[in-house]
Amino acid sequence: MSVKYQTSSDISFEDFKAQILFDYKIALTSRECSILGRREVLTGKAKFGIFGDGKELPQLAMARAFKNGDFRSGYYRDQTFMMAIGQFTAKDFFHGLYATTDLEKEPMSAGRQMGGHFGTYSLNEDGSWKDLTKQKNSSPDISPTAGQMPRLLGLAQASKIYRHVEGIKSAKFSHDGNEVAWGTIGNASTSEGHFFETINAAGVLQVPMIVSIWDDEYGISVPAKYQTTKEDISKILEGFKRDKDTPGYEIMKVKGWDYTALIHTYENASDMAREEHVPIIIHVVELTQPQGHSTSGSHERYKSEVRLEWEREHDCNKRFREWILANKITEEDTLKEMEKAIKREVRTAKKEAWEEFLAPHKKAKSTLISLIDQAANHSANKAFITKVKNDLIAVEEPLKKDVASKGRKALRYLLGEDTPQKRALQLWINQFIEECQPKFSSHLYKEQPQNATSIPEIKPTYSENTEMVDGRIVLRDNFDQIFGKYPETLIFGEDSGAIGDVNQGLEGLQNKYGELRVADTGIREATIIGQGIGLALRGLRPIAEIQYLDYLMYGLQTLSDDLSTLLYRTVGKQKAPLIVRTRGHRLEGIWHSGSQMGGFIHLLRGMYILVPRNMTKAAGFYNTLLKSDEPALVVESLNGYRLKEPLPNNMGEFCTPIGVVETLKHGSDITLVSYGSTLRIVMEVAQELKEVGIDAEVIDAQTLLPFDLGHDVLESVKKTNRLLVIDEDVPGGCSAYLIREIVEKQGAYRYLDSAPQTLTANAHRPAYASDGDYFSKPNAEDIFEKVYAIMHETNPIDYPKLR
Ligand SMILES: Cc1ncc(C[n+]2csc(CCOP(=O)(O)OP(=O)(O)O)c2C)c(N)n1
Ligand SMILES: [Mg+2]
Repeated sequence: MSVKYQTSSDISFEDFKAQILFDYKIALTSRECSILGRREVLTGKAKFGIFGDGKELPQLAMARAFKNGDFRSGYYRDQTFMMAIGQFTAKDFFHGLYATTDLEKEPMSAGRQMGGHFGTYSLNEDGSWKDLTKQKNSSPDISPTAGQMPRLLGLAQASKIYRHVEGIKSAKFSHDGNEVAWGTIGNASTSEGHFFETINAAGVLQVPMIVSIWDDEYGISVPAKYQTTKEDISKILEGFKRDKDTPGYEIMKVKGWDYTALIHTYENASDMAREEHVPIIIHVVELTQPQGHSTSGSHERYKSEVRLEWEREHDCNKRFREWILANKITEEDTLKEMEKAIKREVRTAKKEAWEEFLAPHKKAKSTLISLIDQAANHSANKAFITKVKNDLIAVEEPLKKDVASKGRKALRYLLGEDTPQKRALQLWINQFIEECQPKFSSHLYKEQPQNATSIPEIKPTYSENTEMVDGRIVLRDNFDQIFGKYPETLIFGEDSGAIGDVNQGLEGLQNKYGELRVADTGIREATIIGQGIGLALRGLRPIAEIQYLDYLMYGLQTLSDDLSTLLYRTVGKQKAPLIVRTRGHRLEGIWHSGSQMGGFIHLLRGMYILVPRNMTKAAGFYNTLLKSDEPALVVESLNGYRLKEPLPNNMGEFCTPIGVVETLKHGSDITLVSYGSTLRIVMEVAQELKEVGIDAEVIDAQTLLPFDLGHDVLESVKKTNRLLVIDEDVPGGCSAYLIREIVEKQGAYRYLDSAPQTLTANAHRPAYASDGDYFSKPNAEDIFEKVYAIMHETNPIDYPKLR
């Protein structure tokens, strides 16, 4: 044997052989899953399949170097890796393919994600953290290409924080920052901005991140020529390489079918990253796709015969087998035996998974058939109902959908009848849907009762001669308390460090708490968010600062696809309690308008969205959020930093409740709901309205997601019978959402005497400067006249036409 791969501890030749055969078994199992998986889709049992064939070998090498406490952030090709670290079995694979909704059987996401999306569990049943240092961890995959990159940065940075920041309770998360964050990405996905942004940021931060690029020279049908300059990602990244004077990257290139080279490369990279906290790129070339990209097409359509022949020849499993025989690790016969046995095992796993997937549906089907049958026998519509029953009987491999749909249809034929058999059917269907729905809809937010909305309000308190200070001082002093009280909190963003943010809400705090906890970052919103997600996944409490609300758009993909779905897609098995701090509302200019809340509330379901009207409210939200563990966006009011507020004397203690509105002015004629900076104008107008005899009630929404859990606005409408929602978003934006909440969800339509209305900005982006604001967003006169018009319509005598 010409090579002996390095391991941290020397092992015997027998052990070495056993390891190799173990790897070969996993490679075979994984390949067989891919092959049968494709068939399951083509025969209609599964909807879609994207598999790891052709990428087995490098993943086995990565798994060998992967240690307890490490984290993966990867993509859909990594089934072999997940099998090798013992977190994924052939049976799991098929349950994932069929979308079994039982987490015990489909441990990746209980059928919520399509197969090929992996993750491990960080939380115990009771929501407490597991000891992540004692297990191999994977953050949960998402489908958007390169979407795994931003969070990878934070997963790696956490090691740096744990190594260098003192006082954090790190026992469950880190051993002196020795953990590596391992990224995987396809060659074509390196064309994404997220990839380059992450690579640059990790180079700046110098964190233990190892990115493997699985290079099969294609991104679906598009070859490297159209993906990557010079068709070679590691070559073009060479400028990132470190040298003896300047920190940077280690870049390694290795052939994906060369077992020993892979093992060496991964062991070396792992040691280096752990010791030196240097980021590393491993470009794994000459990989193949034996079955093409996914089940959606065939690669014979776009690959030449020459390429296909090359791929057959370089198939990493084939090469591995040849290497095993050439190096006399074992005999051909033994391999053949092994191959036969694995084929059998995978086939059995597939069969069992399919039966387990179907079993509860079949049971439900037979119960329903008998209930429908009994109801039919006591109905005038027996013939019709029997047809529905027979349709259900004909479905041999029923889904939940078939059962629910047929049951509901049967009920339509029983309209107007009242028999015990019908009631039994109704009851059963209701229960069936009630049981099914949470399987698809739970965990968008942390489940009640312990979630953030249950943190009770603690009001700010004031001393007798309370000082009036700029709003930013309230924030700053509160952050000071936060950093003192919670060692695991850290804040980072553009200009957040040395100058203490553009509005001085963090003034002096970097000096006090250090450059790692109060940090400046590059201009890179997507990875500021990703950094936060990764840090939060590893037990820290990051506050990611986005300088202005408008620039949240750069981080929106990561916020929406990754953070907002995280609890949901893991069915509560991982959490990332990231707080995103930003500032907005009533700014001026097309890209400084600070008002696009409608977009955010729709795209960020799964996060809390909080719009405090002043800095005391904002500080109170941070305090509430730190007492709980859920992700949130806090939009501070940009024009409020210099407005005077009384300085509370219970800094760090007072808590603004989430999901609770506040009535700022009582009135009897009309309910005005608004939030943020526009609310200040509404309050002024409410005073002016009094002069014409209109007594408006003004309510601060305060939290948009969730909105008014106690239905206080409904109580107000019951009294005033009129409703106007005012905001600075586009027409039909956040105001439409609020109207729907109040009118439809709270049922306020029953108490309205006038049409519920909205007053918003114009549909275009706001023009610049004071006039631009006046003619783009709702101004005081607009609000006054809108309220007046509603009153005029009801009572033209008392409120004659204004203009
Ligand atoms: C943002 C985004 N754009 C497009 C897609 C559709 N898509 C899925 S995989 C893929 C190709 C990825 O190729 P590569 O990164 O080389 O990985 P490979 O599948 O070859 O391993 C594309 C375009 C997607 N999932 N996400
Ligand atoms: Mg590719």
